[in-house]
Amino acid sequence: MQMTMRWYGSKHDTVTLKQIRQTAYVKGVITTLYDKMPGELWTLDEILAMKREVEDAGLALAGIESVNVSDAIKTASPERDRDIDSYIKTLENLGKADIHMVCYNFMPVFDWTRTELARMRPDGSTVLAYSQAAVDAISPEKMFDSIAGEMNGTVMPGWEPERMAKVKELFELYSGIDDETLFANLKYFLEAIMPVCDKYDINMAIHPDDPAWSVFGLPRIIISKENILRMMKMVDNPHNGVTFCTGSYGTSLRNNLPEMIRALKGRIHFAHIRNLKFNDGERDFEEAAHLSSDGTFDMHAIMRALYDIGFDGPIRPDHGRMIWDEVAMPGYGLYDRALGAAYLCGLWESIVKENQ
Ligand SMILES: [Mn+2]
Repeated sequence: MQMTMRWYGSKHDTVTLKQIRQTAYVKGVITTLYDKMPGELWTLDEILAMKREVEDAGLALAGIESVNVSDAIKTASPERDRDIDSYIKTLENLGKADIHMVCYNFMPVFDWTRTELARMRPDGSTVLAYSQAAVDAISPEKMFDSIAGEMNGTVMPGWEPERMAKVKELFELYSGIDDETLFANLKYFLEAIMPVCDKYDINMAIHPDDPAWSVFGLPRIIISKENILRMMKMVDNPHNGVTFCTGSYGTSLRNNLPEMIRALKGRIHFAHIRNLKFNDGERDFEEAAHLSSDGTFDMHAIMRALYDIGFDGPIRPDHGRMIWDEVAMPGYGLYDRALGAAYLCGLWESIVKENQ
């Protein structure tokens, strides 16, 4: 595996490449052209400039998170083929720049949903949290307003103000779309992009839906072992793979994470590893420290499963807690993610050496 950290670019991130490099545990970053709208073409020059900046700082560009898929593609509206064409050209340019892993998601309207971005824990750290009762009591518009007020002056991916200004329109766009239609639209998209992925050896890594159930009545498909295996089979190409995000699949306690990892051997191209702590009932949780004993998941068993399937792609600590008075994008401070990277590297070294 290659330990990485997500980085939003010098214009948007409070964390610098120099800081990331000095963690020593992290050798590469996962980044994106943050200002690009879904459907917009990424030129080769823009990609090469982004790559040069990362490499000049002594780090590798290990992959892209994300090249966003437009709502036209997700809903099969008339601009779909135009947007797919632009997506293919972007992949071609990424391939020419020697970039071989692209994370994306196929979630309607919201990239992810949390009801609190700064829930206080007993030690004074703050974390992102989800409560179904809070979701049930709020409208999508109100939810955006409350999230926007907690972003610490940053713009969180998937919650851009321009996007949320049209949240009503977006809901209308998805009103006739159920899980089956969404699966069909995903298949159409994947079939169209597989030839360019084959040509440039680009691993597509779909991010699971977060949380792993329908929110506000919207369809959700990348939520379980059955659904993800269905997707692998529906376009049976090794370049059609997944981002294994423990914090997203793990929102459903019915998902056995190590077992899912083993079932996806050869198709996990990217891993997001974090822990969750469940509180009252199944649909109330907060993001814990990465350490197993701080949350609900057995992180050793998760890393062990990745080792056993021969996982060799980029991996990153996922959201961290906000600690030591850091002010950053919720979930994306430096300190706790660096602790997470150190812990995951420690687990990995021990697993590797015990198996030699
Ligand atoms: Mn994730």
